[in-house]
Amino acid sequence: MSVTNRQSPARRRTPFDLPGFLDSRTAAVNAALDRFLPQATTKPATIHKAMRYSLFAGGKRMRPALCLAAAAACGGREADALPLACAVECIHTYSLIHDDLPAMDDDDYRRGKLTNHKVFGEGIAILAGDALLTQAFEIAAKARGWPRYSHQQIILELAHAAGSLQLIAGQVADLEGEGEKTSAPQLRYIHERKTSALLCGSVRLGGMSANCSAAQLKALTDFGYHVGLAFQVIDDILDVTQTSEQLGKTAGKDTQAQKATYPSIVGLEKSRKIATDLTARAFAALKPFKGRAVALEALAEFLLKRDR
Ligand code: GRG
Repeated sequence: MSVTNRQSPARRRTPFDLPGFLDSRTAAVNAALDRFLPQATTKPATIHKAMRYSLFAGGKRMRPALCLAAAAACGGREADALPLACAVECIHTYSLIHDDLPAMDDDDYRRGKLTNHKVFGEGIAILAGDALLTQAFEIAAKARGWPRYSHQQIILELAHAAGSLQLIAGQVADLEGEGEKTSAPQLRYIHERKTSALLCGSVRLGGMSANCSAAQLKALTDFGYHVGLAFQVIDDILDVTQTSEQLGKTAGKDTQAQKATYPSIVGLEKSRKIATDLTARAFAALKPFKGRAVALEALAEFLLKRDR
C-alpha cells in the first residue's frame, strides 16, 4: 500500500501531503467548532467551559478528517461537509467524557489532560457529555442542506451511529464483557459498534454532504467499516505497547480492567496482521473512486501506522 496516487508513471503526481491536509482541516474544524459552540462565558458558564475543555483538549480529529476526505473523494465542497465533521467530533468527545467517568472506565487522563470529571466534577462532566451530544444534532439541523440528502437522512445517520444499536451497544457489551471470557466474534461485535460505527458514519456523512451516488455511498461504507475496525485493533495494540505519555491517556487500561482485546485473544503479531488486512480491505473498497480518494487512502495508511 502506498499513499502515492495510483496512476500511470507519466501521469503520477507527487505523494499526497497528509500532514498538510490534517493541519489545514484541523484548523478549519477547530475554527468552526469555536463558532458553533456557545462561548465559555455564556451562562451557565461552567457547562460551556466544560464542553470546550474536552473539545479543545487536543484530539487527533480523525473523524472530521475522514468526513472531509470522503467529501473530497466525491468532489464536494469543504463548506458543505464542515458542519457534519464538527457534529461527529462533538459526538465522539461526548463519548470520551462519559467513557472516562468513574462508573465507566474511571480514567484520570484523556488527550494529555485531566479528564473532564477530574476538573469539573462528575455532575458537570455528565452534563457536558449530554450537551455535546445534543450540540451535534443542533449543528447538523442548522446546516444549509444538501441537494441529494435531506436533513432527516443526515440526522438519522448521526442518530444511528450514536444510538443504542451502535455506539451505546458497543459500550454495553464492553462493560458487560469485563472479566468475562470473550470470543473473537463477540470482540468483533464490540469493535463494530463501539468504534467502527462512528468512524464509518463520519465517512458516509462526508460523502452525503457531497451528494454522493448510491454506489459511492456503498463504497464509502465498506471503506469506513474496515478502517473503523482497524482503528480499534490498533488502539488495542497501542494500549499495551505505548506509554501513557505517548497516548495522552492511561496506558495498560484494557489489561487492568481485564478487557478482551485482539492482543489479549490472538497476541500482538496476529493483531498487527489483522489490522493490516482490514486496512487492505478498506483500500480495496476505494477502487470505484479511481484515484480520487487519495486523502482517504492516506488517512487509512496513517491510521494503521499511528503511534498514539
Ligand atoms: C456512550 C458512554 C458512552 C460510550 C460510547 C466511544 C465509546 C463508547 C467509548 C470511548 C472509549 C473508547 C476506547 C472508544 C473506542 C474508540 C476510540 C479508540 C476512541 C479514541 O479515539 P481517538 O484515538 O481519540 O480518535 P482522540 O482523543 O484523538 O479524539
